[in-house]
Amino acid sequence: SPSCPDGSKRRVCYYYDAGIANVDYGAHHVMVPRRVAMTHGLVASYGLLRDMELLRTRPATQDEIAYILTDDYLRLLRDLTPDTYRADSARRHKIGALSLSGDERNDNPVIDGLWDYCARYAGGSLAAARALGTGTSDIAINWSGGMHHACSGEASGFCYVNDIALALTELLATFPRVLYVDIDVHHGDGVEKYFASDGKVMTVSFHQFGRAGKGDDTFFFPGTGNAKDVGEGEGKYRTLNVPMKAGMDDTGYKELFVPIMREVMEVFRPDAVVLQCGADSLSGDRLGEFNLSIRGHAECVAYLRSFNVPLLLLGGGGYTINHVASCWCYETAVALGKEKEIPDDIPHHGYEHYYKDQGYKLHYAVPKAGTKNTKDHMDNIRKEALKNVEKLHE
Ligand code: ZL4
Ligand code: CA
Ligand code: ZN
Repeated sequence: SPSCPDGSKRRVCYYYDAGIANVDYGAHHVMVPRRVAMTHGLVASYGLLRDMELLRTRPATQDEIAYILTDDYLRLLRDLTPDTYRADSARRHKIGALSLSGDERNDNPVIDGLWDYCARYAGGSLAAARALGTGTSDIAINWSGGMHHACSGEASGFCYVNDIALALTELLATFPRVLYVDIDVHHGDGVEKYFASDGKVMTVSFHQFGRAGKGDDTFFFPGTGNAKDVGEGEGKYRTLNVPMKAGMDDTGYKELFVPIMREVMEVFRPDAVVLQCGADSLSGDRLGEFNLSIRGHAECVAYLRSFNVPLLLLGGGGYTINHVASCWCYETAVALGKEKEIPDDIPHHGYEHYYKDQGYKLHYAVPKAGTKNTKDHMDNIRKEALKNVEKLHE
Protein backbone atom coordinates (compact mmCIF):
# COMPACT_ATOMS: atom_id res chain seq x y z
CA SER A 1 0.00 0.00 0.00
CA PRO A 2 1.13 3.58 -0.63
CA SER A 3 3.70 4.77 1.89
CA CYS A 4 2.74 8.36 2.57
CA PRO A 5 -0.18 10.79 2.71
CA ASP A 6 -0.71 13.49 0.09
CA GLY A 7 1.92 16.19 -0.22
CA SER A 8 4.70 14.15 1.31
CA LYS A 9 7.22 11.85 -0.30
CA ARG A 10 6.55 8.92 -2.57
CA ARG A 11 8.84 6.07 -3.53
CA VAL A 12 9.50 6.80 -7.20
CA CYS A 13 11.19 4.59 -9.79
CA TYR A 14 12.29 5.84 -13.19
CA TYR A 15 13.15 4.10 -16.45
CA TYR A 16 15.62 5.51 -18.96
CA ASP A 17 17.29 3.83 -21.96
CA ALA A 18 19.77 5.86 -24.01
CA GLY A 19 19.23 3.43 -26.90
CA ILE A 20 15.68 4.72 -27.34
CA ALA A 21 16.78 8.34 -27.36
CA ASN A 22 19.01 7.65 -30.38
CA VAL A 23 16.19 6.30 -32.55
CA ASP A 24 15.57 8.38 -35.67
CA TYR A 25 12.14 8.59 -37.34
CA GLY A 26 13.76 10.46 -40.28
CA ALA A 27 15.47 13.82 -40.56
CA HIS A 28 12.29 15.86 -40.94
CA HIS A 29 9.85 13.77 -38.93
CA VAL A 30 8.11 15.64 -36.11
CA MET A 31 8.60 12.76 -33.60
CA VAL A 32 12.07 13.22 -32.08
CA PRO A 33 13.03 10.54 -29.49
CA ARG A 34 16.00 12.72 -28.49
CA ARG A 35 13.50 14.71 -26.37
CA VAL A 36 13.68 11.83 -23.87
CA ALA A 37 17.48 12.21 -23.64
CA MET A 38 16.95 15.95 -23.13
CA THR A 39 14.46 15.19 -20.36
CA HIS A 40 16.92 12.79 -18.75
CA GLY A 41 19.71 15.37 -19.00
CA LEU A 42 17.56 17.88 -17.11
CA VAL A 43 16.39 15.34 -14.52
CA ALA A 44 19.99 14.32 -13.86
CA SER A 45 21.40 17.86 -13.71
CA TYR A 46 18.67 18.98 -11.28
CA GLY A 47 19.86 16.15 -9.03
CA LEU A 48 16.54 14.30 -9.14
CA LEU A 49 18.11 10.88 -9.86
CA ARG A 50 19.40 10.79 -6.29
CA ASP A 51 15.81 10.54 -5.03
CA MET A 52 14.60 7.80 -7.39
CA GLU A 53 15.32 4.19 -8.03
CA LEU A 54 16.69 3.78 -11.57
CA LEU A 55 14.85 0.93 -13.32
CA ARG A 56 17.26 -1.13 -15.38
CA THR A 57 15.39 -3.72 -17.41
CA ARG A 58 15.63 -5.99 -20.42
CA PRO A 59 13.60 -5.20 -23.53
CA ALA A 60 10.13 -6.79 -23.59
CA THR A 61 10.31 -10.31 -25.01
CA GLN A 62 8.50 -11.46 -28.13
CA ASP A 63 6.14 -13.54 -25.96
CA GLU A 64 5.25 -10.53 -23.84
CA ILE A 65 4.60 -8.35 -26.88
CA ALA A 66 2.70 -11.20 -28.59
CA TYR A 67 -0.02 -10.82 -25.98
CA ILE A 68 -1.18 -7.52 -27.48
CA LEU A 69 -0.36 -8.01 -31.20
CA THR A 70 -1.82 -10.17 -33.96
CA ASP A 71 0.58 -12.84 -35.26
CA ASP A 72 0.81 -11.19 -38.68
CA TYR A 73 1.58 -7.76 -37.38
CA LEU A 74 4.12 -9.08 -34.86
CA ARG A 75 6.03 -10.95 -37.57
CA LEU A 76 5.95 -7.92 -39.84
CA LEU A 77 7.24 -5.59 -37.16
CA ARG A 78 9.93 -8.04 -36.01
CA ASP A 79 11.31 -8.85 -39.46
CA LEU A 80 10.96 -5.62 -41.39
CA THR A 81 14.01 -3.44 -42.03
CA PRO A 82 14.31 -0.50 -44.41
CA ASP A 83 16.25 -2.79 -46.80
CA THR A 84 13.87 -5.77 -46.80
CA TYR A 85 10.98 -3.37 -47.09
CA ARG A 86 12.47 -1.73 -50.18
CA ALA A 87 13.32 -5.13 -51.70
CA ASP A 88 10.01 -6.85 -51.07
CA SER A 89 7.49 -4.81 -53.00
CA ALA A 90 5.02 -7.73 -53.02
CA ARG A 91 4.61 -7.42 -49.26
CA ARG A 92 4.08 -3.74 -49.33
CA HIS A 93 0.30 -3.82 -49.69
CA LYS A 94 0.06 -5.94 -46.55
CA ILE A 95 1.93 -3.40 -44.53
CA GLY A 96 -1.03 -1.17 -43.86
CA ALA A 97 -0.13 1.88 -41.87
CA LEU A 98 3.60 1.15 -41.96
CA SER A 99 5.41 3.02 -44.66
CA LEU A 100 8.77 3.23 -46.38
CA SER A 101 11.73 4.47 -44.40
CA GLY A 102 12.73 7.95 -45.44
CA ASP A 103 9.30 8.59 -46.91
CA GLU A 104 8.58 11.56 -44.76
CA ARG A 105 5.03 11.97 -45.98
CA ASN A 106 4.13 9.15 -43.65
CA ASP A 107 3.46 9.00 -39.93
CA ASN A 108 4.94 5.50 -39.32
CA PRO A 109 8.18 4.98 -41.23
CA VAL A 110 9.99 1.62 -41.31
CA ILE A 111 13.16 2.65 -39.51
CA ASP A 112 16.41 0.95 -38.49
CA GLY A 113 16.11 -0.97 -35.22
CA LEU A 114 12.32 -0.69 -35.19
CA TRP A 115 11.63 -3.92 -33.26
CA ASP A 116 14.38 -3.17 -30.75
CA TYR A 117 12.98 0.32 -30.20
CA CYS A 118 9.49 -1.06 -29.55
CA ALA A 119 10.76 -3.85 -27.28
CA ARG A 120 12.72 -1.32 -25.23
CA TYR A 121 9.99 1.26 -24.64
CA ALA A 122 7.45 -1.52 -24.02
CA GLY A 123 9.92 -3.22 -21.63
CA GLY A 124 10.19 0.04 -19.72
CA SER A 125 6.43 0.34 -19.26
CA LEU A 126 6.18 -3.33 -18.24
CA ALA A 127 8.95 -2.99 -15.66
CA ALA A 128 7.31 0.18 -14.35
CA ALA A 129 3.97 -1.65 -14.01
CA ARG A 130 5.71 -4.52 -12.18
CA ALA A 131 7.35 -2.11 -9.73
CA LEU A 132 3.85 -0.91 -8.79
CA GLY A 133 2.43 -4.44 -8.70
CA THR A 134 5.07 -5.72 -6.28
CA GLY A 135 4.59 -2.65 -4.11
CA THR A 136 8.23 -1.59 -4.32
CA SER A 137 7.26 1.84 -5.71
CA ASP A 138 4.35 4.26 -5.31
CA ILE A 139 5.03 6.04 -8.61
CA ALA A 140 6.79 4.60 -11.68
CA ILE A 141 7.90 6.69 -14.67
CA ASN A 142 8.68 5.83 -18.32
CA TRP A 143 8.87 8.99 -20.45
CA SER A 144 9.67 6.91 -23.58
CA GLY A 145 6.32 5.10 -23.33
CA GLY A 146 2.75 6.27 -23.85
CA MET A 147 2.28 5.19 -27.47
CA HIS A 148 -1.50 5.33 -27.28
CA HIS A 149 -2.50 5.00 -30.98
CA ALA A 150 -0.93 1.58 -31.72
CA CYS A 151 -3.45 -1.23 -32.31
CA SER A 152 -3.17 -5.03 -32.23
CA GLY A 153 -2.89 -5.24 -36.01
CA GLU A 154 -1.34 -1.97 -37.14
CA ALA A 155 0.82 1.03 -36.37
CA SER A 156 -0.81 4.45 -36.18
CA GLY A 157 0.19 8.02 -35.36
CA PHE A 158 3.94 7.42 -34.70
CA CYS A 159 3.05 4.43 -32.44
CA TYR A 160 3.98 0.83 -33.36
CA VAL A 161 3.41 -1.18 -30.15
CA ASN A 162 0.90 -0.14 -27.50
CA ASP A 163 3.04 -0.24 -24.35
CA ILE A 164 0.09 1.19 -22.40
CA ALA A 165 -2.12 -1.82 -23.14
CA LEU A 166 0.78 -4.03 -22.05
CA ALA A 167 1.26 -2.12 -18.79
CA LEU A 168 -2.48 -2.07 -18.03
CA THR A 169 -2.66 -5.84 -18.59
CA GLU A 170 0.31 -6.34 -16.26
CA LEU A 171 -1.32 -4.15 -13.58
CA LEU A 172 -4.52 -6.22 -13.76
CA ALA A 173 -2.53 -9.20 -12.44
CA THR A 174 -2.33 -7.36 -9.10
CA PHE A 175 -5.01 -4.68 -9.07
CA PRO A 176 -8.73 -5.47 -9.60
CA ARG A 177 -9.56 -2.06 -11.19
CA VAL A 178 -7.17 0.18 -13.14
CA LEU A 179 -7.85 3.70 -14.41
CA TYR A 180 -6.21 5.08 -17.56
CA VAL A 181 -6.08 8.87 -18.03
CA ASP A 182 -4.74 10.52 -21.20
CA ILE A 183 -3.82 14.23 -21.34
CA ASP A 184 -2.05 14.03 -24.72
CA VAL A 185 -3.72 16.53 -27.08
CA HIS A 186 -4.76 13.59 -29.29
CA HIS A 187 -7.48 11.07 -28.50
CA GLY A 188 -6.13 7.85 -26.89
CA ASP A 189 -7.94 5.71 -29.46
CA GLY A 190 -5.70 2.62 -29.36
CA VAL A 191 -5.94 2.14 -25.59
CA GLU A 192 -9.68 2.83 -25.71
CA LYS A 193 -10.15 0.14 -28.35
CA TYR A 194 -8.16 -2.49 -26.41
CA PHE A 195 -10.34 -2.07 -23.29
CA ALA A 196 -13.70 -0.80 -24.64
CA SER A 197 -15.59 -3.87 -23.41
CA ASP A 198 -13.43 -4.55 -20.32
CA GLY A 199 -15.06 -3.72 -16.99
CA LYS A 200 -11.77 -3.74 -15.05
CA VAL A 201 -10.13 -0.89 -16.99
CA MET A 202 -11.65 2.56 -17.33
CA THR A 203 -10.15 4.85 -19.99
CA VAL A 204 -10.49 8.64 -19.91
CA SER A 205 -9.10 10.86 -22.69
CA PHE A 206 -8.99 14.64 -22.77
CA HIS A 207 -8.21 15.82 -26.30
CA GLN A 208 -8.55 18.38 -29.06
CA PHE A 209 -11.45 17.84 -31.42
CA GLY A 210 -11.39 19.90 -34.64
CA ARG A 211 -8.81 22.46 -35.80
CA ALA A 212 -8.28 26.11 -34.88
CA GLY A 213 -9.79 28.72 -37.14
CA LYS A 214 -11.75 26.11 -39.05
CA GLY A 215 -15.25 24.68 -38.83
CA ASP A 216 -16.13 22.35 -35.96
CA ASP A 217 -16.01 19.27 -38.14
CA THR A 218 -12.50 19.80 -39.58
CA PHE A 219 -10.19 16.87 -39.04
CA PHE A 220 -7.79 16.77 -36.11
CA PHE A 221 -6.07 13.40 -35.76
CA PRO A 222 -7.37 10.73 -35.16
CA GLY A 223 -10.87 12.21 -35.48
CA THR A 224 -12.41 9.90 -32.84
CA GLY A 225 -13.15 10.48 -29.14
CA ASN A 226 -16.68 11.82 -29.27
CA ALA A 227 -18.32 12.34 -25.86
CA LYS A 228 -21.01 9.90 -26.99
CA ASP A 229 -18.52 7.01 -27.18
CA VAL A 230 -18.83 5.37 -23.75
CA GLY A 231 -17.69 1.77 -24.25
CA GLU A 232 -19.78 -1.39 -24.56
CA GLY A 233 -20.80 -4.58 -22.74
CA GLU A 234 -19.00 -4.96 -19.38
CA GLY A 235 -17.07 -1.80 -20.27
CA LYS A 236 -20.11 0.39 -20.81
CA TYR A 237 -19.56 3.83 -19.21
CA ARG A 238 -15.99 2.79 -18.52
CA THR A 239 -14.86 4.74 -21.57
CA LEU A 240 -14.94 8.51 -21.09
CA ASN A 241 -14.12 11.13 -23.71
CA VAL A 242 -13.69 14.85 -23.11
CA PRO A 243 -13.36 16.56 -26.51
CA MET A 244 -12.21 20.19 -26.37
CA LYS A 245 -11.67 22.90 -28.93
CA ALA A 246 -8.43 24.62 -29.90
CA GLY A 247 -6.98 27.24 -27.55
CA MET A 248 -7.75 25.43 -24.27
CA ASP A 249 -5.88 27.20 -21.44
CA ASP A 250 -4.86 26.29 -17.86
CA THR A 251 -8.01 27.67 -16.26
CA GLY A 252 -10.39 25.99 -18.67
CA TYR A 253 -8.56 22.67 -18.58
CA LYS A 254 -8.59 22.57 -14.78
CA GLU A 255 -12.29 23.45 -14.71
CA LEU A 256 -12.91 20.24 -16.62
CA PHE A 257 -10.15 17.94 -15.38
CA VAL A 258 -10.67 18.37 -11.62
CA PRO A 259 -14.45 17.89 -11.30
CA ILE A 260 -14.48 15.08 -13.86
CA MET A 261 -11.54 13.19 -12.37
CA ARG A 262 -12.81 13.72 -8.80
CA GLU A 263 -16.05 12.00 -9.84
CA VAL A 264 -14.26 9.21 -11.74
CA MET A 265 -12.02 8.48 -8.75
CA GLU A 266 -15.01 8.39 -6.44
CA VAL A 267 -17.25 6.25 -8.63
CA PHE A 268 -14.77 3.84 -10.31
CA ARG A 269 -12.47 3.63 -7.22
CA PRO A 270 -9.35 2.41 -9.10
CA ASP A 271 -6.62 0.41 -7.35
CA ALA A 272 -3.98 1.85 -9.69
CA VAL A 273 -3.82 4.77 -12.15
CA VAL A 274 -1.91 5.11 -15.43
CA LEU A 275 -1.45 8.69 -16.69
CA GLN A 276 -0.30 9.30 -20.26
CA CYS A 277 1.38 12.72 -20.06
CA GLY A 278 1.60 13.63 -23.76
CA ALA A 279 3.19 17.10 -23.80
CA ASP A 280 1.64 18.18 -27.11
CA SER A 281 -1.19 19.76 -25.10
CA LEU A 282 1.32 22.49 -24.11
CA SER A 283 1.22 25.98 -25.59
CA GLY A 284 3.38 26.36 -28.69
CA ASP A 285 3.36 22.69 -29.70
CA ARG A 286 4.06 22.01 -33.40
CA LEU A 287 0.98 19.78 -33.74
CA GLY A 288 -1.40 20.53 -30.88
CA GLU A 289 -3.37 23.77 -30.62
CA PHE A 290 -3.93 23.95 -26.85
CA ASN A 291 -2.45 26.70 -24.71
CA LEU A 292 -1.42 24.99 -21.45
CA SER A 293 1.59 26.07 -19.42
CA ILE A 294 3.94 23.49 -17.92
CA ARG A 295 2.44 24.21 -14.48
CA GLY A 296 -1.09 23.77 -15.85
CA HIS A 297 -0.14 20.44 -17.47
CA ALA A 298 1.65 19.29 -14.30
CA GLU A 299 -1.38 20.10 -12.15
CA CYS A 300 -3.03 17.06 -13.71
CA VAL A 301 -0.15 14.93 -12.44
CA ALA A 302 -0.28 16.55 -9.00
CA TYR A 303 -4.05 16.11 -8.79
CA LEU A 304 -4.00 12.39 -9.58
CA ARG A 305 -0.97 11.90 -7.29
CA SER A 306 -2.97 13.43 -4.43
CA PHE A 307 -5.26 10.38 -4.32
CA ASN A 308 -2.27 8.32 -3.17
CA VAL A 309 -3.05 5.35 -5.41
CA PRO A 310 -0.17 3.56 -7.24
CA LEU A 311 0.58 5.76 -10.24
CA LEU A 312 2.29 5.02 -13.56
CA LEU A 313 3.47 8.10 -15.50
CA LEU A 314 4.10 7.69 -19.23
CA GLY A 315 5.18 10.05 -22.02
CA GLY A 316 3.44 10.31 -25.38
CA GLY A 317 3.27 13.18 -27.86
CA GLY A 318 5.19 16.46 -27.65
CA TYR A 319 6.70 18.16 -30.70
CA THR A 320 8.36 21.35 -29.46
CA ILE A 321 11.12 19.38 -27.81
CA ASN A 322 12.53 21.94 -25.36
CA HIS A 323 9.02 22.37 -23.94
CA VAL A 324 8.60 18.59 -23.71
CA ALA A 325 11.84 18.10 -21.78
CA SER A 326 11.02 20.98 -19.39
CA CYS A 327 7.57 19.56 -18.81
CA TRP A 328 8.56 15.95 -18.12
CA CYS A 329 11.46 17.04 -15.91
CA TYR A 330 9.10 19.27 -13.90
CA GLU A 331 6.59 16.41 -13.67
CA THR A 332 9.35 14.10 -12.41
CA ALA A 333 9.86 16.68 -9.65
CA VAL A 334 6.09 16.73 -9.00
CA ALA A 335 6.16 12.93 -8.61
CA LEU A 336 8.85 13.40 -5.97
CA GLY A 337 7.02 16.28 -4.29
CA LYS A 338 10.01 18.50 -5.11
CA GLU A 339 8.60 20.86 -7.74
CA LYS A 340 9.02 23.89 -5.46
CA GLU A 341 12.67 23.02 -4.94
CA ILE A 342 13.94 23.05 -8.53
CA PRO A 343 15.22 26.46 -9.66
CA ASP A 344 13.91 27.99 -12.90
CA ASP A 345 17.44 28.47 -14.29
CA ILE A 346 18.36 25.58 -16.59
CA PRO A 347 21.48 23.86 -15.22
CA HIS A 348 24.35 23.02 -17.57
CA HIS A 349 23.66 19.57 -18.97
CA GLY A 350 24.69 19.60 -22.63
CA TYR A 351 21.33 20.57 -24.15
CA GLU A 352 21.05 24.08 -22.69
CA HIS A 353 21.32 25.70 -26.17
CA TYR A 354 17.75 24.45 -26.88
CA TYR A 355 16.52 26.89 -24.19
CA LYS A 356 18.09 30.10 -25.55
CA ASP A 357 14.75 31.50 -26.79
CA GLN A 358 13.21 31.09 -23.33
CA GLY A 359 16.14 32.78 -21.57
CA TYR A 360 17.59 29.46 -20.35
CA LYS A 361 14.60 29.01 -18.01
CA LEU A 362 12.66 25.81 -17.31
CA HIS A 363 9.28 27.55 -17.62
CA TYR A 364 8.37 29.60 -20.70
CA ALA A 365 5.84 32.36 -21.24
CA VAL A 366 2.42 31.33 -22.53
CA PRO A 367 0.79 33.93 -24.79
CA LYS A 368 -2.67 35.28 -23.98
CA ALA A 369 -4.31 33.61 -26.95
CA GLY A 370 -7.99 33.29 -27.75
CA THR A 371 -9.81 30.05 -27.06
CA LYS A 372 -12.60 28.43 -29.03
CA ASN A 373 -13.88 26.97 -25.75
CA THR A 374 -16.67 29.36 -24.76
CA LYS A 375 -18.21 29.17 -21.30
CA ASP A 376 -21.28 27.57 -22.85
CA HIS A 377 -19.20 24.92 -24.57
CA MET A 378 -17.25 24.21 -21.38
CA ASP A 379 -20.45 23.80 -19.36
CA ASN A 380 -21.80 21.42 -21.98
CA ILE A 381 -18.80 19.10 -22.15
CA ARG A 382 -18.46 19.04 -18.34
CA LYS A 383 -22.15 18.23 -17.95
CA GLU A 384 -22.03 15.51 -20.58
CA ALA A 385 -18.92 13.88 -19.07
CA LEU A 386 -20.34 13.98 -15.52
CA LYS A 387 -23.62 12.55 -16.78
CA ASN A 388 -21.69 9.61 -18.29
CA VAL A 389 -19.75 9.00 -15.06
CA GLU A 390 -23.01 9.03 -13.07
CA LYS A 391 -24.28 6.16 -15.22
CA LEU A 392 -21.59 4.00 -13.60
CA HIS A 393 -23.43 4.36 -10.29
CA GLU A 394 -26.54 2.69 -11.66
C1 ZL4 B 1 4.72 14.82 -40.20
O1 ZL4 B 1 6.50 17.82 -41.19
O2 ZL4 B 1 -3.11 13.45 -39.51
C2 ZL4 B 1 5.64 13.86 -40.67
C3 ZL4 B 1 3.54 14.43 -39.59
C4 ZL4 B 1 6.77 14.30 -41.35
C5 ZL4 B 1 8.15 15.93 -42.40
C6 ZL4 B 1 7.85 16.41 -43.79
C7 ZL4 B 1 6.69 15.79 -44.54
C8 ZL4 B 1 5.46 16.65 -44.55
C9 ZL4 B 1 2.93 16.74 -39.33
C10 ZL4 B 1 2.64 15.40 -39.16
C11 ZL4 B 1 4.18 15.95 -44.83
C12 ZL4 B 1 3.66 15.14 -43.66
C13 ZL4 B 1 2.22 14.76 -43.79
N1 ZL4 B 1 7.01 15.60 -41.55
C14 ZL4 B 1 1.82 13.62 -42.87
C15 ZL4 B 1 -3.49 11.84 -41.99
C16 ZL4 B 1 -2.15 12.26 -42.22
C17 ZL4 B 1 -1.27 11.50 -43.20
C18 ZL4 B 1 0.19 11.84 -42.96
O3 ZL4 B 1 1.11 12.52 -30.09
N2 ZL4 B 1 0.42 13.28 -43.06
C19 ZL4 B 1 -2.50 11.68 -40.99
C20 ZL4 B 1 -0.63 11.83 -36.58
C21 ZL4 B 1 -1.19 12.78 -37.60
C22 ZL4 B 1 -2.40 12.48 -39.73
C23 ZL4 B 1 -0.50 12.46 -35.24
C24 ZL4 B 1 0.13 11.99 -32.84
C25 ZL4 B 1 0.81 10.99 -31.93
C26 ZL4 B 1 0.60 11.26 -30.45
C27 ZL4 B 1 1.25 10.17 -29.57
C28 ZL4 B 1 0.09 11.46 -34.27
N3 ZL4 B 1 -1.48 12.07 -38.82
C29 ZL4 B 1 -1.87 13.73 -42.34
C30 ZL4 B 1 -0.39 13.98 -42.06
C31 ZL4 B 1 6.21 16.55 -41.05
C32 ZL4 B 1 5.01 16.17 -40.37
C33 ZL4 B 1 4.10 17.13 -39.93
C34 ZL4 B 1 1.41 15.01 -38.56
N4 ZL4 B 1 0.86 13.80 -38.55
C35 ZL4 B 1 0.55 15.84 -37.87
N5 ZL4 B 1 -0.51 15.12 -37.45
C36 ZL4 B 1 -0.28 13.87 -37.87
O4 ZL4 B 1 -0.76 11.28 -30.09
C37 ZL4 B 1 2.70 9.97 -29.77
CA1 CA C 1 -5.77 12.59 -24.90
ZN1 ZN D 1 -0.43 13.53 -29.33
